[in-house]
Amino acid sequence: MLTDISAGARRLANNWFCRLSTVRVGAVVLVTLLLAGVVFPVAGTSPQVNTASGGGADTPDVQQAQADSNATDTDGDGLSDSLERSVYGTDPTDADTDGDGYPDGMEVRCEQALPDADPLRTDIYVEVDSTQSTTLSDPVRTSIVETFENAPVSNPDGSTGIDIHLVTDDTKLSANGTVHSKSRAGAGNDIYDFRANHSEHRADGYYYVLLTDDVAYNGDDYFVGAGRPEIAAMERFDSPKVTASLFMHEFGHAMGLDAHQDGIDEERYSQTEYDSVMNYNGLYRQLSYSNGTDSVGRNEWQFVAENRTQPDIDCVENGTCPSRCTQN
Ligand SMILES: [Ca+2]
Ligand SMILES: [Ca+2]
Ligand SMILES: [Ca+2]
Ligand SMILES: [Ca+2]
Repeated sequence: MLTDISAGARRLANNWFCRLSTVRVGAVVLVTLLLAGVVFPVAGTSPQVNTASGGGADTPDVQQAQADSNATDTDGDGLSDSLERSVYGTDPTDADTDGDGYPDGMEVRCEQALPDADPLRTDIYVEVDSTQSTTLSDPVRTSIVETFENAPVSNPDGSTGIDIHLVTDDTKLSANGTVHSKSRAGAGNDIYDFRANHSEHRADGYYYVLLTDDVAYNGDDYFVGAGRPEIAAMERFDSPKVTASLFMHEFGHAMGLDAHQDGIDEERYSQTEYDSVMNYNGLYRQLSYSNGTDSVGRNEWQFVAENRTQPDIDCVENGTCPSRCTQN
């Protein structure tokens, strides 16, 4: 079991990075909640009874039995067994066929909550807020999206990769100067304040990232980013690659790549020995997590695909769904 501590990324001491650090822009908070054993009610699946008689038709009992069979939702994911088999290609005995935390029914029906979700491919949703006037730039987003797309993990539809959805949300949020990675008294002082007050998608199972001017980890604003399970904060830099790399690092923490694991937030391994953005020798130089073929041998992409910390979906957990969850 991973612990609840994730270290923040330090500033690089070398000159080129110091140049970059003069133009840092924001911070990021990621929110992840765990989803398990969900039941997702969906309208329109009640049995239909054909009351016609005679003429060689099935008897009402047979018709009723067939209607019941068609409407059965064995795994309680909001899609009938027959719809799963004949329309969506999902598993009628698995509520989350692709294992990404979002129930099959939610991925199919909740376009407003989960735009472009695919029930047969791993999706990750991130709400990105900012205390700055802008959010992640297009080049940064493209770098992050492509890195996840190229992830060496397989999906039920036969494809590889992960679709990460970076949902732009609030900008120009006010902060009391430094944003801390641990909860502090007073509004606007820590990343949890921002999630509590500004996350429009928390009920939908989104991670939360805050871009801000100054981040502190364990009270130390020497750090430029901090990630904890489900949530992260980070500053930004002129270089899209450096910003994207820091995002991948802090988001790795938010997904559960913990600082206590061998090589994470350390400089003991070269970039070749531990080929990951979680390695301080890889941070700012690469974007990808490790695939298990380096000396450290930990397949972080597999962990991300199969075992990452996941945000709760409150509307499912509480048994009542917001209206957006039942929209087609
Ligand atoms: Ca089902
Ligand atoms: Ca299913
Ligand atoms: Ca799913
Ligand atoms: Ca999916």
